[in-house]
Formats: sequence, C-alpha cells, structure tokens
Amino acid sequence: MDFFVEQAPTDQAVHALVRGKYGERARILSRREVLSGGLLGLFRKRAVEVTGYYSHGPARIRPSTPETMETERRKILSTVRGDEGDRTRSVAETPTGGTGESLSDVMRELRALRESVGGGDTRRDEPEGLVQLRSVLDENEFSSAYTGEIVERAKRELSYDGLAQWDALGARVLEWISDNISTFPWDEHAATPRVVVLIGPTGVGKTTTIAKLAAMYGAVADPVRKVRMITIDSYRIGALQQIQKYGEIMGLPVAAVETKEEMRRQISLAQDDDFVFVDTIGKSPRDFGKLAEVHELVSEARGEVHLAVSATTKLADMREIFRQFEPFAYSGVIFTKMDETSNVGNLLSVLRETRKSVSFLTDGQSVPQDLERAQVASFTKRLHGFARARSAVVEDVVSMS
Ligand SMILES: Nc1nc2c(ncn2[C@@H]2O[C@H](COP(=O)(O)OP(=O)(O)OP(=O)(O)O)[C@@H](O)[C@H]2O)c(=O)[nH]1
Ligand SMILES: [Mg+2]
Repeated sequence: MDFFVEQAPTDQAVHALVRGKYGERARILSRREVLSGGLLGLFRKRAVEVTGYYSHGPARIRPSTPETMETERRKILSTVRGDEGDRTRSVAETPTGGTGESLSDVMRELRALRESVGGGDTRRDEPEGLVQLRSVLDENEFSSAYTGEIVERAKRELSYDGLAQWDALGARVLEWISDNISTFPWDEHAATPRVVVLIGPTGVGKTTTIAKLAAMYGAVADPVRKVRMITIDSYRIGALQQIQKYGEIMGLPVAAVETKEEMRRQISLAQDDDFVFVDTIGKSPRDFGKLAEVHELVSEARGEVHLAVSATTKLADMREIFRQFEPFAYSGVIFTKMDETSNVGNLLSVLRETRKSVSFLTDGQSVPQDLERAQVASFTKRLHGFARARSAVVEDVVSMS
C-alpha cells in the first residue's frame, strides 16, 4: 500500500486525477482547500488537495492475514498518534474484533483518531526519514517547489518502511536529484569553427571564464586547438584591455566588435579556427536597451550561447536572470564563483524549473585551472547531509558487484 497527495482545481478534477493515476482501488482519506502555483506568492489559485492510499493490485498485495492486518494497523495508529514503544503497544493491544477486521475499519479508526488529536497537521505525523528529508533539502537551499516534488515522489513511490529510515530514503533521493540534473552535451570534437558566446549579468566572471576556456583549448590542450576571442565589451573602459591582456599572455588573437558588420567579418576570419569565444558586455538584465544591442550582435555570431551566473545569487534573483536572458535562447548555463557558496540546492532548483542544462562551473580566479565541465557528481559531492545515504549507495553498488 502506498500513500499519495494530489491537487487539482476542483473536487471532480482531483477525483478524476486520482482514479486515472492510481486506479479504482485508490481511497481518499482527507480533503482540504489550498492555494497553489503562482509566482512569488502572487496569482495563486484555489485548489483541492486530497490525500489517500492505494494498493498495487492483486499480484502484489500481501494476503490480509490477521497478523499482517494487525502489523499494518499498529503502524498506522502509531503514526497517527505519534506514539512509540509502550503507548503503541497499548493501542495495538486494545481489543478490535480480531480476525474479521478489514482495512476500511482501520481507516475509519484512523480518521476518528485524527479528529480526536486535532487533525489537519499531516506533517506532525510524518515518518522520521521524511522529516529528515525536508530538513536536509532545506539545509541545502532547495526551493520549496523542489522539496515538495521530492517529498511527494517519496510518498508516492516508497512504502512506509522506506520512508521511516533516513539512510535508505536519502540514497533514493540522491538518485532522484542526480537524475534531475541535465548536463550540457559539450562535444570537444563538434564541427568547427565552434562559436561559443557568454552572456550574463555584470561582474559574474564572463571575461575570466572566456580566458579560462581560451587557455584550456588554446594553450593547455594537447594538441593545442586554434582559438580566438571576440569581445563586444568595448563600451566599458578597461574591458578591452582586460581580455587583450589574456590574449597577449596566451598568444591568441583578440578582436573588439561594435557593429553587426564587424561581427560578421570577424567570424568569417575564423573559418580555419577550432573555437571562437565571444565575450559580451556586462549589463544589468534590467537594462533592456543595452541587452537588445548585445542581442543583435550575438545573433550575428550565430554561435551557441551560454548564460553565466554567479552561484552566490539568491534564488529569486536567479529566476529573474534566467528569464530576462531568455531572448538569447541560451542552451547552457555556467555557474561561476562556486567557491563562494557552500549550497547548491538553489542552483539545482532553478535548473529544474527552467529545464536548462549546465555546461561549466568555475570555482576561483585562477586561469585556467578553476574551471570544470559540469557533471552530476560536481553537484552531488557538494550536497550536505547525504553522507550516510551516499555510503549506502556505495554499499549497494559493492554488494551488487
Ligand atoms: N571567487 C571567484 N571569483 C571569480 C570567479 N570568476 C571570476 N571571478 C572574479 O570576479 C570578478 C569579475 O570577473 P570578470 O570576469 O571581470 O566578470 P565579467 O562578468 O566579465 O564582468 P563585466 O564584464 O563587468 O560584466 C573578477 O575579480 C574575477 O577575478 C570565480 O569562479 N570565483
Ligand atoms: Mg567582462
């Protein structure tokens, strides 16, 4: 038997949803009206939320022997009352009519108990593992939507025992978080010249990241690749000098462009190159005029666009940045300054919400070493609170081999 929580705009819709997802066996236990959806607390809509349970079908149902019924009943009653040990035992030992008892009797008793203890607060009744799950996700700064999704999935897919033990639950959740991460398919040997454009808010580290990429392919790689850099950051005093300096040190050509024609010409000069890295002017995403100008030039480069954003950005600001730069049709996200934060939940939440792929991470000012291709492990190793869960995964793998 598994529990579920579902929402829909009306009672009719939620019942249809439950029947569609869990079949005729699904039973609803509670119903309440909630506010759902919306942006930053605005435009929230009324919805009906139901909780209930369903069984997996005849083949998977354990026979309802008096013992299994009694065990199930004990578990449910102890959860509802928050009882442990002796108190649970005394509830379980209350005469109940013995072997003829059906699950619906237990559920009726459960509902009555819930009402008698004040009802409504389902969180208080949560199994230990689930309580810990919420707190670990919160500690890692996952958004409430992400946490909600994971918690609902856990309730939907795992048995009562699966939710009770943090180590086993944490190991499953780590797998789900990993599966949710989409990494950008960066192919080192894609067709050339490969034009890569970095966009993003001011001061996040675009120019430094361009220098790291240029150094990695144009100086460190073996064999060395043919690389050039283009900047459209010439509006700001000192910006051109910054990238020119990198070019000089690495012996790579750098060009500054201010018009579409120049951009077209520079790209045509790069036909024999492997990589062209294009740096853009750092402007606030709210400065629409400048963004439109940059957009014109970037479109002319006809390259793949990556959004650079500092990993230290607050979740709400991050959402805003992702949205404001959407007209650039960026296909990858680069998180910079990973060394300045110890939480990655907000990064994974915004990636999940926007269905974007992450391409690179930077974690320091040193060129080129503080740059890594984003991998699932780049994030999972930075999560806290999963240590024992992680070792449970390892034990699993070892025991399977
Ligand atoms: N700690 C840390 N600092 C970084 C990282 N990447 C860049 N920086 C620093 O951030 C500052 C800004 O870097 P830039 O590369 O000039 O940033 P930008 O996005 O090009 O800035 P604008 O062109 O002004 O928009 C510099 O001091 C960099 O050394 C990083 O991964 N970690
Ligand atoms: Mg710059």
